[in-house]
Amino acid sequence: MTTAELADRILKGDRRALARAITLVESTRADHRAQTAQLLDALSGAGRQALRIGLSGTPGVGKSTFIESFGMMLIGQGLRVAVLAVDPSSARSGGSILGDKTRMERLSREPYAFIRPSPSQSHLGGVARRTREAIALCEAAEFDVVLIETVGVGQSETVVSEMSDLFLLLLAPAGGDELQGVKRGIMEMADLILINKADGDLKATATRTCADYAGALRLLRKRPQDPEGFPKAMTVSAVEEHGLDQAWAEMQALADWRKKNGHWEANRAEQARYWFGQEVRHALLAKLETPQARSEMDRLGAEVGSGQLSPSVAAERMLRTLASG
Ligand SMILES: Nc1nc2c(ncn2[C@@H]2O[C@H](COP(=O)(O)OP(=O)(O)O)[C@@H](O)[C@H]2O)c(=O)[nH]1
Ligand SMILES: [Mg+2]
Repeated sequence: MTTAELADRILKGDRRALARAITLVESTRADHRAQTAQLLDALSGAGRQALRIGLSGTPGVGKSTFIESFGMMLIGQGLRVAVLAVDPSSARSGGSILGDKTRMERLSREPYAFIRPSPSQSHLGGVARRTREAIALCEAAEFDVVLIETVGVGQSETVVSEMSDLFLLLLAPAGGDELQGVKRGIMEMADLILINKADGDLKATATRTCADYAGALRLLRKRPQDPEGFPKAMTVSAVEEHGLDQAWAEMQALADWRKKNGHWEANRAEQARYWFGQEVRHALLAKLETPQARSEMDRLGAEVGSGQLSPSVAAERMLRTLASG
């Protein structure tokens, strides 16, 4: 299939073409990278935008269950839903956070859903680029909502929040001191904190936990991209499918407000600039990984070690070598 044909089929919403394109995006082969660039270029003209929702939470909190219930609800409203994952840990564990597809049995059978497990991965930079490109492909394939799931490993929350329009933090009901377990930086990223498992015996605890987080959110610095009342904490039950419609209503209200007030576009522009900077950084770091660069680093390192060169002079020489290489 030519790139033009692939682009054409993606624009028609063909999920198999989409899956194929994501495989292309995941490849590091130079010819595949070139094809990817061509493909993304061909698709960008369509100018389609989905609502990108980042979702984070520790293992066991109910992300998969939530995505399935929430995704089914959106599909019930006639929306098309794509699910992607950012999982920098999967290289180590050999697994994938969306590997447990059994919990998304219903969603994976839906013709208007698309679920893509994260590839077992190396470094976060590569994961980030591929996920961004996969999001662009899903948008071109006319998905209305793209859910991006991540477990809180390393910087993965930052990565996901920097490619999302809305960022959700899923938490479990817990005793009071649990609140401190959530890092402040992650709280500051959240647009909506959802206390899941607000059902059965856990319901009362969930309500208390929610009040605790609502209080904690009020103490955070007010962000310009938020209307009154946001970020917000709510209770949901992914299993009993409670509170999902309210959560969706809040997400839409927030997204609408941000669109109306210029924050939506400004945020996407800011994210694009951020990723540009990240790409340049990664490319520069990759230059250090060539055999020539390594041996030059070793050579200069030895001279620094023996006191022949100062660290800053050696660094300058190294940078000149890289720039000319
Ligand atoms: N009671 C209750 N259990 C839930 C709920 N959502 C998920 N669970 C359970 O929590 C466990 C972990 O769920 P899972 O979706 O795999 O969590 P993930 O690791 O964050 O993807 C499973 O046994 C689920 O059945 C919920 O709303 N209520
Ligand atoms: Mg899961």
